[in-house]
Amino acid sequence: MAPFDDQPQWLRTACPHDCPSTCALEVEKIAPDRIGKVRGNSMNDYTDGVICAKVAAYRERVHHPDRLTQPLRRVGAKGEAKFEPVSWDDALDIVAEAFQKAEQKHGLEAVWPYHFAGTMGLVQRDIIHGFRHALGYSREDETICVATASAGWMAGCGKIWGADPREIQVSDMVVIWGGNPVSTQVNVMTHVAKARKNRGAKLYVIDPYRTPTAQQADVHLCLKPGTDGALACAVMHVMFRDGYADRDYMAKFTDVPGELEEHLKSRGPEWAAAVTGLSVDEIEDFARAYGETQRCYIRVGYGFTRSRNGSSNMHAVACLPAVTGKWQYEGGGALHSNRNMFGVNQSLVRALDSLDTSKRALDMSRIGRILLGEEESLLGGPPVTAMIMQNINPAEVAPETNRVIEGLMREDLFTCVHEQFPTATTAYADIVLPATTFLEHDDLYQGSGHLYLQVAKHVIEPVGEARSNVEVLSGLAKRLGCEHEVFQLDAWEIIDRTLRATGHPGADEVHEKGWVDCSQSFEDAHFLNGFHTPDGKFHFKPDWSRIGAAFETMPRLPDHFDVIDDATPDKPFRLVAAPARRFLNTSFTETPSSQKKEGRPTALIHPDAMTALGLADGDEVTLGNDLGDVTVHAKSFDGLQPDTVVVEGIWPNRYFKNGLGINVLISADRAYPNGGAVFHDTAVWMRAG
Ligand SMILES: Nc1nc2c(c(=O)[nH]1)N[C@H]1C(S)=C(S)[C@@H](COP(=O)(O)OP(=O)(O)OC[C@H]3O[C@@H](n4cnc5c(=O)[nH]c(N)nc54)[C@H](O)[C@@H]3O)O[C@H]1N2
Ligand SMILES: Nc1nc2c(c(=O)[nH]1)N[C@H]1C(S)=C(S)[C@@H](COP(=O)(O)OP(=O)(O)OC[C@H]3O[C@@H](n4cnc5c(=O)[nH]c(N)nc54)[C@H](O)[C@@H]3O)O[C@H]1N2
Ligand code: SF4
Ligand SMILES: [Mo]
Repeated sequence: MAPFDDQPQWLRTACPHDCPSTCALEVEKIAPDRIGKVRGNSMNDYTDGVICAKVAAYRERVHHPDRLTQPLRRVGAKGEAKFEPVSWDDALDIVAEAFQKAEQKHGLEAVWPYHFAGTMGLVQRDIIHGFRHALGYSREDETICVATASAGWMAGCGKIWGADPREIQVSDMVVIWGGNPVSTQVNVMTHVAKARKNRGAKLYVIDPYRTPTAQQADVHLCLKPGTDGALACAVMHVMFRDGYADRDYMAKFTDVPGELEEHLKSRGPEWAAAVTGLSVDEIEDFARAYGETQRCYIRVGYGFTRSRNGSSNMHAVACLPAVTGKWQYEGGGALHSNRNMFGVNQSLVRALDSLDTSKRALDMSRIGRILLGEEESLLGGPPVTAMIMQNINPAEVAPETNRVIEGLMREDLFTCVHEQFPTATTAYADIVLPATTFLEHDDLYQGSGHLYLQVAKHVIEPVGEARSNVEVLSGLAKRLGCEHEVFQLDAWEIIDRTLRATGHPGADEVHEKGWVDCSQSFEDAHFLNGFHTPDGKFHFKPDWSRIGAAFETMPRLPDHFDVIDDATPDKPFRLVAAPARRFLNTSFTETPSSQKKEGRPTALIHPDAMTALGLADGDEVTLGNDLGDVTVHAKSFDGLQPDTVVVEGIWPNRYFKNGLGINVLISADRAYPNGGAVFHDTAVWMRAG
């Protein structure tokens, strides 16, 4: 009898998905090529045995009948998704030839390797940088996710890290600002639950709608999208006005506390109430609670930064613990991400020895405009005529879907898409290559929401003929005559060399232990040895010119930066295109349990607006703006302001009447001052039908 029939094994791995929790996982292996259950590792004190439902049901995804299992070549028209199988050798030869042809006609920058974070593994995700650098292709400006948030945090703090999330359990007040962790990073809630149980901590949630996280809160501040800068200013106004500001701390650790105090005099709760739609009492009560509580931990989400003024709003929120000196206390301060704390030396996998910063870095969020040849977006360079895409599904996740699809239809554009599943993007590909999942390849993971660096080995054999990103790009690099050493190594060797170059033990040893704790001392994490700006102080008045090119219009001190796509009489509603709990961007839109829970594309609409528009629950409603329109089903929901509308989830395009999804409505405008996609900053009209 085969050992697997009656002896399932539990193997350790880590969740690869684009989620700050990066859970330590245990996977039940029930056959050499099959998994059973997936659970959180209870030995890891951040994961603490808890994971989300969608990953617990991973067997549905890894063994899904729709998995791509062999290389395919297009035989139909672009978009028709008609393919025939080809061998790996032929497929890679075709791609290499197309890249050479593009280079001969327009130069190396005509080739654009395009990626994002289908896996967050530091090797399988980032090897594409090694590929572009070693071969000299166009670079990518990674604006689709964290760009606005990071810019705002950096402006004040100078490094991207914050108070250890495990300190939440000793906090007396937790503020979840512009994020929805019950859906998007469930482990935050584990630690919040401990704080509530241990210390009776109060949970405040700041979000334009009553999310599952807001439902659990003691207080939900349900503001208008894009107005967090005003709320933060009013809170700081009260801190100065009512004696909660820590003047000794500010004298030592901040740049211009006097100027800030003066500036905020005209930005009190009444001013903020008019901007945010909150009541003066709500703002006063929140400010008082914040002022009175030393151990207040602000868990800063990404959602509130996906606006044209998102970096400015992030900076304003980051000012709060600096005005009040809460960084000094355990369980106090704030966390946006710990990305800079790991210091992983990625020189090898990213082929940094070949990096040429004179190569253009194309804004990934403007892929539609780039493919349509918009000069400004091409940054003065040649057209893009050949692409390889890994870890991303731009036909659904990128702004301006109409333009993206028109671009992907171009007959003179060659695209190779390396994917686990058929997606809207693979439908336009010339070559589709089957990709392994994290259970089928090796990788190294750092968690932006915690401090563990984890090494994971494959759990099962690849499904069908699937190959990993490292294997595909090494195969291509060799065909293109590139001899960079990273393409001579397998993933395990790259992991091993990366760990050693960072000063850690090698891959086998770390894998044996499971993870390395990369946390710093309390003083360093809380910036008590100084901030990482040139003068070592937190900057209330940042030098935005160091952060991004569009710095001139930025407010000099925290403010409501009024550059959002505000509601107008023609477009009276503001759309928030928030994540769905059982999807992760478009991943998991294919699994039956996720589909069942999410139902169908739905707009959450205030009852007053339902009445005004003549809508009943379940009716079709069309949302539109200058970019296009999208029809979904209406649901009456009183957990938002009357002029806000929420559509959760990036439902695949095929679920929509006219074949294109929610990102039709999202502009590819760049946020200030350094770019970043503006998914939650959209004025729309709505009509029944
Ligand atoms: N289940 C699930 N988990 C996910 C994802 C998913 O799609 N589904 N996506 C993953 C990815 S890629 C990321 S980057 C993270 C993101 O996770 P989060 O940090 O949670 O950020 P967002 O997903 O953008 O949106 C979260 C919340 O921000 C709110 N929001 C929008 N605009 C504003 C505003 O102006 N002010 C305030 N205060 N709040 C606002 C939205 O209403 C929403 O509830 O989650 C990851 N985890
Ligand atoms: N409306 C709206 N749109 C949004 C957002 C929003 O909040 N609202 N959020 C934005 C954000 S924050 C982000 S990060 C982007 C994310 O956008 P994407 O990065 O495109 O995220 P996914 O849709 O999950 O697609 C990732 C793809 O990578 C594939 N993949 C996974 N692992 C591997 C691998 O190892 N190799 C290869 N070759 N492929 C793999 C998966 O099958 C999946 O199809 O979406 C953005 N779009
Ligand atoms: S919570 Fe996030 S990291 Fe944890 S299993 Fe779910 S998707 Fe993965
Ligand atoms: Mo993201």
